[in-house]
Amino acid sequence: MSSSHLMMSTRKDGSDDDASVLTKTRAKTQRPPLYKVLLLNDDYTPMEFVVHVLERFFGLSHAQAFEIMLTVHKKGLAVVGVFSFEVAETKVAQVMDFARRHQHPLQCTMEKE
Ligand code: TYC
Repeated sequence: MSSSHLMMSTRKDGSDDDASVLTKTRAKTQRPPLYKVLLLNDDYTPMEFVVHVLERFFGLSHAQAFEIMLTVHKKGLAVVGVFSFEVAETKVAQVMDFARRHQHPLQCTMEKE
């Protein structure tokens, strides 16, 4: 048995003759996409109903809820929260169902951030 069989390298000092530059591959960390939940203004849904929706389904304080309701009323819409797809979808469905049951035309939608 001679030569380089069963040896890691072919030189006494441990080096070998591969002159290539090693390229490190590192997988980029994947973050799940986030979705904005938007509340839209209309002329008929009572302000207090919107405030209640924001407290009930988005865990906002009365003051925070009133502030966002006023932003929607004045600007036409506002982002009420940013969530994973599943959570955003659930919040939209809860708001739309609650508004429908109370016969208010309140609209809630989601869009990818
Ligand atoms: N514009 C409604 C009103 O004057 C109040 C309102 C606010 C409705 C926010 C919807 O998402 C809304 N009664």
